[in-house]
Amino acid sequence: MFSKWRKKKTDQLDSLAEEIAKESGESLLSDKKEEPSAKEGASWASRLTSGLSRTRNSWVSSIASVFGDGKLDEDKLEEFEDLLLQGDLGVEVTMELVDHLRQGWKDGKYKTVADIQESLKTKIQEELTLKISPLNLSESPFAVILMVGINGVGKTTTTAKITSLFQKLDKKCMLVACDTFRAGAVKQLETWGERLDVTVVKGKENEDPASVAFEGIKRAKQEKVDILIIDTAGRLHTQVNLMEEVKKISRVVEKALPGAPHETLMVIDSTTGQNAIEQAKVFNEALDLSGLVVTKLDGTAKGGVVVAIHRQLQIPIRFIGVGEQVNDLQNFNPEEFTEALFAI
Ligand SMILES: Nc1nc2c(ncn2[C@@H]2O[C@H](COP(=O)(O)OP(=O)(O)OP(=O)(O)O)[C@@H](O)[C@H]2O)c(=O)[nH]1
Ligand SMILES: [Mg+2]
Repeated sequence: MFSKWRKKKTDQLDSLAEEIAKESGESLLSDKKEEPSAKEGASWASRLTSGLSRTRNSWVSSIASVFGDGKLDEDKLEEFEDLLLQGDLGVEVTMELVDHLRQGWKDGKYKTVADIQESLKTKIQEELTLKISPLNLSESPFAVILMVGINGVGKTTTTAKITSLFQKLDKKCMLVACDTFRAGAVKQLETWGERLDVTVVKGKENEDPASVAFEGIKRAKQEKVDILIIDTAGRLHTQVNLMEEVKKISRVVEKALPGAPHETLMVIDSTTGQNAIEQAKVFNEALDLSGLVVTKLDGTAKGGVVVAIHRQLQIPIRFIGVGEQVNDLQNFNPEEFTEALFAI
């Protein structure tokens, strides 16, 4: 299966997006006993649109009330600037968007409020498209993804959701439970493993997480998996020992399989707002992150933080999450994101 995948030239994020999109809306768990609810059966586009509703209501919908008849003036621009800042887009991007509107206004580009909305949508989409890059998963004999992040951001849930996405592409996955300090953490991943029908490699209580990761690589070689996903314990970027611990996991993985981990993904909780950016900077210094996953966009009015994250960290956003269900995560697509954001 993986060899077929490797043969394809299209192991890029774009094609992954396309393939996953074809599958979206399909029930994930083949052995699921309950009937899917309306939300479970919903397409990704509608999940994303409804997930971003709080962000949309916080500032996107206000574009119409602020600019009313499509006419701009400095007072209105200032009002809009405040909304963008409250929406967590960050100072830099906010200033640029306001300047962009001011320029468009001087150039006589706006006749109606719809022109203003369209102009902002295009500008944000362009901004978000700058750092798109392919997922690096084409390595032989299998790909290793290391999941990291602070406590409770959604690492374990995201591990399961990503597994489900890859299963839809017929990839054989295996999971590793590296949080050996909390029995509940292992159990949580095991429960997902059962639901998704994938092997979960675990260690003994309090075992060095790096040795569990090593065992995971060994098992993945034996069982010829396509993708091994390593879930780790949550840790604050300021906890020096725990940061050393996750660096060790990464080093041991590299030793066990040169070139791995092929992706080190930091999961970021969007409700954390601008603090997430500082946290990610420290994780990036420690681990050289290859990508970010932004979760819980359904739980915040500050989904604009995606734009700030994109601008301030030189790290591609790989996936976004908009809910607790397994289908509530997809690869990040700037066009889809802005369409959903501006679905007013
Ligand atoms: N609303 C919402 N909830 C989410 C999302 N992603 C994860 N969650 C919830 O966030 C909570 C924490 O998720 P976990 O996956 O356990 O987080 P974690 O990072 O593994 O936590 P630790 O291992 O304790 O550090 C769970 O209740 C998840 O269901 C999301 O996109 N939206
Ligand atoms: Mg966890």
